[in-house]
Amino acid sequence: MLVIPSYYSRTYENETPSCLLRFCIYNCCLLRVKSHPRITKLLPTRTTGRILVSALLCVVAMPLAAQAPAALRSPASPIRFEDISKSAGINFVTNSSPTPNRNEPETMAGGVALLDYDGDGYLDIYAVNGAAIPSLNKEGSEYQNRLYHNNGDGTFTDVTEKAGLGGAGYNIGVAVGDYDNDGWPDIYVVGPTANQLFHNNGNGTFTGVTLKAGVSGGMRNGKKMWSVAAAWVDYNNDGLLDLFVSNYVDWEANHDPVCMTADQQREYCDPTFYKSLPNTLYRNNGDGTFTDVSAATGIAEHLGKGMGVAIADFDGDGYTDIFVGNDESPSFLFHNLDGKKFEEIAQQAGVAVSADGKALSAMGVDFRDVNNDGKPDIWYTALEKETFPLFFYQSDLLFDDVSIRTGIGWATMKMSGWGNGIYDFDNDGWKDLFVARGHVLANPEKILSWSRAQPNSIFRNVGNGKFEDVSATAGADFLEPRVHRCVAFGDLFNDGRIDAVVSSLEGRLQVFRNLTQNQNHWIELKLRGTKSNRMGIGARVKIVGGDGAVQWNHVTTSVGYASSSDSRVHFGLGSNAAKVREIEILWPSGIKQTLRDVQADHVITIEEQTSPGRAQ
Ligand SMILES: [Ca+2]
Ligand SMILES: [Ca+2]
Ligand SMILES: [Ca+2]
Ligand SMILES: [Ca+2]
Repeated sequence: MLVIPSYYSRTYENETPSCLLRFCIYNCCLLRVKSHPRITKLLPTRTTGRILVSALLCVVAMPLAAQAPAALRSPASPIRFEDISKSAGINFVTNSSPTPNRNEPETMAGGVALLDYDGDGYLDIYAVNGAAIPSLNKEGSEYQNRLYHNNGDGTFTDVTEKAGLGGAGYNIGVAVGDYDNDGWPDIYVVGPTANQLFHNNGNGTFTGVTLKAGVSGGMRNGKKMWSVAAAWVDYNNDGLLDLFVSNYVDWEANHDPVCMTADQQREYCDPTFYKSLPNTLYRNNGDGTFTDVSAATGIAEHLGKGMGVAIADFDGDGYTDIFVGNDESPSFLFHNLDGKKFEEIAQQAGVAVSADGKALSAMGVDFRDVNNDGKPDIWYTALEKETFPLFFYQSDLLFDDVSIRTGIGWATMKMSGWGNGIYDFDNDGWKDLFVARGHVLANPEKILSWSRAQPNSIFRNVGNGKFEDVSATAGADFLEPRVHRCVAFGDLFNDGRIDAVVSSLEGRLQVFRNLTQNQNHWIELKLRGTKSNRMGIGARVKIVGGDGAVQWNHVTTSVGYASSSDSRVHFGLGSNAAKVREIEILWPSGIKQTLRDVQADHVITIEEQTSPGRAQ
């Protein structure tokens, strides 16, 4: 059977007038497209007229597009990262077990988590790994998941064995949450094989509690569904973290459909060749067990190809909502109805597909306020020619696709992205965008000029509704092309600068230390729930800086693709604000807590007060 993966066959068909500008900006030269033998073959004849029209539009649009970046100002101090993994003593390689049969999980591995598992105040690193194919067992030490203890001095120690976190099976995603409210963050690992829950014993060891908890993964047609990512979220505000799991497609080792390139090379098939799956929601019963409430809450009604998961109470009704990126099918926005049911509203809300109506290859997702208006926004990654769309929340459950207006659309047109995150990397008070990049296919070079290995990218929020690609000044390590996949974010050294830990297929884990040099201030909030869940996941934070600037964020560990980030909430404060005028926290319990005149430039722990309280 010869199948041409639709990753490339679909891309030049059915171009609608609304995307003609994007079409010509991407290609720059239509002649190049027409002269490519594969594309020429795939172009339907009716497209020829559209190309002539688009060529005319290009003449008008190109000078306008060329002017856009000139309006952006240059950063005073470049955002800069250095890969310190070698000096840190981290030698982890993501082993996805690439096979000639092109088993789909091979191209999707590599989840990373940043958590302070031992409570010493320093974030530690947990990286999950693949397994042998087709056994899907970790047949050797090269497949072990690994936990690295942060020694606080720039070095890390591999403590996997003592911790008991080597894992089993083929692992893809990881999510951190303190499900039993004992103050120690617990770890959930997911993949095509059984998902695993590790309880943190508080003494440097973990115990596998999956079976007792009943969270080994949802079943469909007698088979465990392939999970990609998970999110800890207290959806019913009872103070217990529940567990949302994204499931991908129906898959079996060495039974993938056969997709070939023109020169008869086996290639990964795109997800349209596989059957969709529903996602899973487990409700925490508070006694170490969970109940599968996917059907009861309406989650199971919706079939998709779930990838990254992100959470936010975007409509401010006090109940946390869930966004799931779906691969080549419309993404999901599960609107939480009073902690009882979810309604899937992505289409109506305008975040399911691109502005021109196309389902995208959504991979990494983040869900935070980008433009400092107090309303959580959605940004997700996709493949070349799709853009990494950015949606600003407006009101009445409606988002606005601002990809083109902000410059992100143009900037990402030739990129393939996986893990991503919305963080203020230079502490100027505006959250920037980070994406770990690499192509999904084994040999995309055979199709067009796309590369499998790609550099990472960072887009600086210029603060006027525009973003500037500042990757070129982010350092040589940052620009090295690799087959990047997952990224977790957090302040590894408590210096107020957000670092990034990035995995790459068959590559070593990279610890990108943020070395941005400037005089900007910052603050990080570690929330400790009492009536709310202990980690404070879902708590919304508003701050008023010393200069009067207002910002919002919320507690979450579900960021990007299949990864788990620092639960502390970080704010950059700019150069004129050594104090924070006001911090307002709205806990999931509904309790509102306000702190005033808080010193900047440190990590502050705030405990939920059931009566008006102070910082601790
Ligand atoms: Ca630690
Ligand atoms: Ca715990
Ligand atoms: Ca809500
Ligand atoms: Ca910034």
